[in-house]
Amino acid sequence: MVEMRPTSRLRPSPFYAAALADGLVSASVYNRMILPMSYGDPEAEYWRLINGVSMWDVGVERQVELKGRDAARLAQILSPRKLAGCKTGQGKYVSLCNHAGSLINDPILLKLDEDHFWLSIADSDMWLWARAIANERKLDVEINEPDVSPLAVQGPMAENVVAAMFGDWVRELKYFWFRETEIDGIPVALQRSGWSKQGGFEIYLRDGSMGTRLWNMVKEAGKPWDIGPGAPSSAERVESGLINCGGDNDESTNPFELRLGKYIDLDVDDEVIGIQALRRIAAEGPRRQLLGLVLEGDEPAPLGYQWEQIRHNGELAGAMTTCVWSPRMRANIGYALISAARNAGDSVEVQRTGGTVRAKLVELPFL
Ligand code: THG
Repeated sequence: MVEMRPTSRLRPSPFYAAALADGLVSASVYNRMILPMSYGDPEAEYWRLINGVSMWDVGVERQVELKGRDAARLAQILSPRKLAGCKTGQGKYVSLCNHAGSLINDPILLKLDEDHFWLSIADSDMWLWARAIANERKLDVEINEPDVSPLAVQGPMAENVVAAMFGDWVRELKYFWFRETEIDGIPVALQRSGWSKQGGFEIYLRDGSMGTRLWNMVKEAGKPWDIGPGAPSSAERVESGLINCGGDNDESTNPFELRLGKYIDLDVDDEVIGIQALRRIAAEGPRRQLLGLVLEGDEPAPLGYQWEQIRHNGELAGAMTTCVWSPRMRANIGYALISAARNAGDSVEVQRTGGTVRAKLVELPFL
């Protein structure tokens, strides 16, 4: 691929210089920012996440800040998950939908105060959306992007690293809860979260001029556990059944089809965007579902940037939205966004560029 150059429209995060210094070799684009992808040894980066601890520049998880008298009301209008019980210091995984009930983003919502929230977003432009909705509904709320950049520390040894930096209180932090604190004068919020199922934390840096310093502090603190730089792992996230919003869904995929139904509360207020459509979809039953796929073959054959068609008994049944080589399963595994009429256990064919490949539908998660 050609070299991609940072510009004001393709922003690097505050950790970018440190990532380059540590040998970053490939990157992608996410939320119109540079997402570091690999430091040259993807296999080692994967095993470090599974067995040890890895640190990731995930500044691309940009924050949409809602602040003001109607901030809580706007947060609820945007999220068809009941937020009434959400406490200050708590985070929640929410499914943002459009009026048709289709998923448009799946952020972590952080409640910093009764009238102050961050939506830590996946890859789509939620400032435009939030501002448009707030203005149409005449809400008293300010919507901005604060100077906040998450640095993920992930893997079974992550807690030790973060405890070495911040103290043993981090061990008591519950999933998605966070604390606003500082380290060596650097303002941060520390949350138990991250896009893996290996456990870990995210340090939300609140002063972009301190990126290299914070990166090097984590690197130093992690030395006893052999920390190394990495990135969100597509192999691990597929093994673990996590959704990549924008990758596993199209413009008409609803949360029920993506196994996110447990994050939808149908009894939220009628003013919540998409709730009427979601109630109807829930009553009718979703037409598609997300299942796992285990493909035949023992050579890595990851999916490119296009979904591949899935056939069952010769009939078009759905699409494979992702496919990765799983080092733990020693197989190519993927997701099938497929007709609700098919079941785990069914044999299907995937139309790959090299030809048809047989695969088996399985329940998620794989591991
Ligand atoms: N961290 C932060 N912001 C983010 C992400 C993150 N924004 C974009 C993207 N990642 C959001 N997507 C997800 C998807 C799944 C999870 C977290 C972020 C996740 N899910 C668990 C699961 O599905 O099992 C737990 C969900 C629950 O039970 O509440 O962790 O990574 N800051």
